[in-house]
Amino acid sequence: MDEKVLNLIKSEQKRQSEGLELIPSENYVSAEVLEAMGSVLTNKYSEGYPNFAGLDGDDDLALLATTEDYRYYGGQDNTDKIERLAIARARRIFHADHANVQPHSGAQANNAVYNAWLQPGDTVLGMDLAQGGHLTHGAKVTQSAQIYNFVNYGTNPETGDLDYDDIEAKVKEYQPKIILIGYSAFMKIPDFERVVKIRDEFCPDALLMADMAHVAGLIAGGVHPNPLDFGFNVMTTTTHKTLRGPRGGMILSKGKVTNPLKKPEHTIENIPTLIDRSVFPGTQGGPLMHVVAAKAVALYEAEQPEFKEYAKNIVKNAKALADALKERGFKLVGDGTENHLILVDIMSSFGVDGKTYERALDRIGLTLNANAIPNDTMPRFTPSGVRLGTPAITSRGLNEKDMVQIADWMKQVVDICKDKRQDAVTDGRLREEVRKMALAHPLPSDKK
Ligand code: DSN
Repeated sequence: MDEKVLNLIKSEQKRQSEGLELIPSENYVSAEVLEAMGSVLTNKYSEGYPNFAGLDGDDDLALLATTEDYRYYGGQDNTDKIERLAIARARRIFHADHANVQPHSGAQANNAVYNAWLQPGDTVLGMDLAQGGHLTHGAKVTQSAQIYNFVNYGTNPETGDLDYDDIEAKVKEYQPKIILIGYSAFMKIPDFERVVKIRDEFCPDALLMADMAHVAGLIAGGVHPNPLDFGFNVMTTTTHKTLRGPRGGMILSKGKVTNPLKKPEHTIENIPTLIDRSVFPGTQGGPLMHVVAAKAVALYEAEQPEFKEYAKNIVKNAKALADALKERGFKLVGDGTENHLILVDIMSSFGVDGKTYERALDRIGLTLNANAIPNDTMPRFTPSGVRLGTPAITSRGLNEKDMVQIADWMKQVVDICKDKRQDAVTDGRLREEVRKMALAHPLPSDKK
């Protein structure tokens, strides 16, 4: 037995139980999701796609019906059914014609869409990383930025919203092959309808892609609009953020689904099959079937009525936390939140940089992350902001009253940092108070 790793896993379990997770892209999965991930499915290779013969009940996949076998290995009786369940549930939840549940991550999902639709040198219009976008939306250090030509839009400094005029101007000027709406540090609800109009009017051949990794669970829970309902062609997501599944990615799309062994014509209508071919064999090998199974379980959970309540509570808690922070002098980018995420300009609020504050909060068991704010002038590793959110603490059952308590602890810690008495943060009192609240709300996977 490898005691070293096992002890570290136990220690991580203790850290998670005794602290409160405020990183907006993290969550706590159920015991059932965890069980699927730690199952014997990890032993199985399933390169290719399931055949869709003999559909019944849950997997109503008439669109995909075929008896052809697309797997490259034998022994797929169970894996085929598992993947079909995941696909059926994802299609239903996100109103998609097709779902590819094999991407290993959100970055893999995005790269697979680029590879499906673009030629090297083609232009993509995406949100600037420095304004709240994601690395895979064109940051120079990524492989996709070496292959494709990314042009970025930003946010409106007054409202914190997407700068739709900038988007329109750049669509006209650059005629991108993909218009991408997506982000990892953004607290507003995008105007999908407006983006569709911009595409239709000025660049009708562009593929409309939404990277909804952060808010997929809010979409599933009915508290955030779904870009696919407005005319977007493709939506990518991770499965572990608000959606509360295993770490992984997924691609939802609208269009015609055909045999992935035959290359279809390069049209927007054929994007589902172009994506299937791009995920495998285009950019990945064997899917992680234990993770696909855990995705299926998480999607089952997302279809239960309790998940709607959960999604509603994420947003309610985020608003309560944002209000309580504002009352205590914290300046928030966008002056609040419409989703699960809050971006605090901690430097202009209290003269403390994001990294110092992140480390100080770690000491009392509150975990969040230092993050650049739009137009940040501070160095990348000590930015002006911190990013936090409520998906994980809502999974533990915390409510609006608890948000006020968290804001209170955050204010006490920033006061200590402001006075340059960082060491005082180790004073056990605050750590004990956080631990007490955390232990009163066990991890969902410990509740069985
Ligand atoms: N790393 C994720 C986040 O924290 O938002 C994005 O991929």
